[in-house]
Amino acid sequence: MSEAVSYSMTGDVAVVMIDSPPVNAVNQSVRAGLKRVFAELRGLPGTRAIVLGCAGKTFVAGADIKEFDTGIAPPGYHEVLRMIEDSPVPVVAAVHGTALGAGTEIALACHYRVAHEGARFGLPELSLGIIPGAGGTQRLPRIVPLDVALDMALTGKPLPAAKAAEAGLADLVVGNEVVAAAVAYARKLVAGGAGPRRTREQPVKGAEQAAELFAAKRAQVARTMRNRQSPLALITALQAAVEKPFDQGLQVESELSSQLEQATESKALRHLFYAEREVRKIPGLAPDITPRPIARVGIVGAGTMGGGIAMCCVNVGIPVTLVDAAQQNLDRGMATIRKNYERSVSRGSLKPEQLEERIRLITPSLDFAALADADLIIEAVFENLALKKEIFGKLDAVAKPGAILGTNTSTLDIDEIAGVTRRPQDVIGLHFFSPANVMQLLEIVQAGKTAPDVVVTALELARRIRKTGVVAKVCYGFIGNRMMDPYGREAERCVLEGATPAEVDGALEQWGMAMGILAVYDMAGVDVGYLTRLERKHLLPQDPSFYRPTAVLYEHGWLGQKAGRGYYRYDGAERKRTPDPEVIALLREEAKRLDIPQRNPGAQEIQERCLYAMINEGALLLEEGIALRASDIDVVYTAGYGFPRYRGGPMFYADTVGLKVVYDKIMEFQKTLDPQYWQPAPLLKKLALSGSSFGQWQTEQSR
Ligand code: T1G
Repeated sequence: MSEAVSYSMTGDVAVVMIDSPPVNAVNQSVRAGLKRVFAELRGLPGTRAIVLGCAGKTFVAGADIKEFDTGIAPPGYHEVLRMIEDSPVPVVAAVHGTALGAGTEIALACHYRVAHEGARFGLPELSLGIIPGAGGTQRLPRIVPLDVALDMALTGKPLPAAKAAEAGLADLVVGNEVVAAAVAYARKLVAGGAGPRRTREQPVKGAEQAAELFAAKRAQVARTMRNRQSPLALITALQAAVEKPFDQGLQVESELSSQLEQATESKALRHLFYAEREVRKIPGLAPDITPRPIARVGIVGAGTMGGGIAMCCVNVGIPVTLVDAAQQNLDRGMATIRKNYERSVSRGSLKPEQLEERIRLITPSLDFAALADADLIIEAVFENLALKKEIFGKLDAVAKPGAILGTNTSTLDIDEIAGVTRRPQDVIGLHFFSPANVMQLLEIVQAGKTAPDVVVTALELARRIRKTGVVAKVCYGFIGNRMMDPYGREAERCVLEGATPAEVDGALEQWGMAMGILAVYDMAGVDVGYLTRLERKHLLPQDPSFYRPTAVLYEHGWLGQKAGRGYYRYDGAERKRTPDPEVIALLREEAKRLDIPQRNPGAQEIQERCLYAMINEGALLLEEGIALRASDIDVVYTAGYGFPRYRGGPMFYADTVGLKVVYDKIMEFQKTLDPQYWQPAPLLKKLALSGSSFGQWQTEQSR
């Protein structure tokens, strides 16, 4: 086994290389290797400078995240980075790819930094619920201005090489081989008599604006990162860099860092880091199955979803044929796509020529025959089974052999849709979320006869269009919408029992949901949910109060934002929601008519009823094999339903609360509420009574 760290001499310059695939994450052997090599070089006569680089696709992309669970074995980061910083000869970092977290911190411990033009420097620790723990909060503001340091660490957004040079983080940006360039740069330094430039000895830059900067950031974090500890801890650590000597600041960073590593917030976010990589691995699918080539995509339906899906494809250069039955629908669809891109141009996130290029990649057509050369065709029409079956019949006739037929249905039975074709093996569900060009999640629904390479192709497509693809099997609503059903049911029932829409949504948002479910209904259109339920009313529970508030709004034509009112009133261009006393009174009337006892559920009860109902349904999905893993459910909800990432997703959250607590509460609701809705899933009951968790269950399943 090759050393994780080695060095060779290029004349009087030592070139130290880290080689720890796949992303040179720093673990014990990398730290031990750096310590060994820098100790050796310290005594090696004739060494006039050192270059530190990495093999493979990237410079160090961070600390090995696994070590947060196993513990960080010696030598520690501070010891190793201090050795680099204390080198008696100049140390030049040669950075390529993504220097992230400990990668940026190691580069900061070096005296100079040479970056490849494609390199990026980032501190994404907050996305893991921690703060830079290898001196980054103390060294960064000594190299770049304090406001830049705050932005880098609070947003986690990597800084491209050119911007890093502007900020002073990179001393040189090159277009060619970065290690060789760094050796040349080191030689120039030596020739110029330049010695080590220890970062910790530099003054903090822009410290004079520190007070107002920190105050502004604390206010911003309080608004945008509620319920989280790590952002505030980060500001405290950077404040220590301004107010304390280096080593004392480092102490503050270490104490905060180790506290955060043990906190639920970080455990939740680390869980999601791995869960989002695990979703790509489908048990039972041979690893050598190759995806079918997708060079051209066809889309049927130029409405909101069809247009958004078209944008996803042309954004990554895949040409699209967009088909609709009516010219005005096509014109409206193309106009909406252009308007969306114009908004991006006005925000500076897209160049005008890129807009035109993407529009050029879309060929609108009224003719299904135009889909004959598509490798994948995605149907995105109105949520109606008969209409979708009719379209799949037509697609079966025009699509070329081997073309994949995808449906964007969000609830309907894909086996039934596939059944109208002679090629059910090529049919798959591709459930995008609105707006499709923005939402990260893609639910990939494997129907009964879907071929394995079609599933693999869908996962590969998700990666290409930069979506998080999660595989689900066929059932009503798949993973996401299936679990949304009991969640929304309880929210509406709480309204009938006396809580106002604002109280229900307030409780869910205070808990961390991006948006309360009733406001979501208003945004998506109250009619969408109502008509979807109408389509399957023969399957709904015998309960006159079931989703009754939405029905009342639908009957009054109060369909939400698009109608100016729904659960709330929406005035003005920015559609700000305000409580609507008329709606509250109307729903009170309805509750009286249905003779519903007014229990005025409080915030905690609203949260528990909505979330535990969702979790219980998640457990049923796992037993039925609709979802492959509990962590897949967590990815679906954090990537597609505004579930707070710092809570890890519904199933991880249940484990943090404790399944026995969830189970006992469900049993209590069974006595105090409508028992038909509070039957614990057998898996939940089993795990709760055996003191286990969804996480443990998943580990056992994967053995
Ligand atoms: N630790 C352990 N494994 C890692 C890892 C890491 N930091 N980064 C990636 N991997 C694994 C990943 O699980 C996958 O494994 C494989 O590498 C390829 O990754 C002290 C405390 C670098 C942009 O947060 O953002 O430094 O699934 O599929 O799409 O202050 O990985 O194949 O078995 O994602 O090309 C800060 C995390 C850590 C960066 C590459 N660093 N990584 O993306 O490949 S905290 C991060 C990424 C820290 C210090 C603190 C991405 C990437 P497998 P991949 P990719």
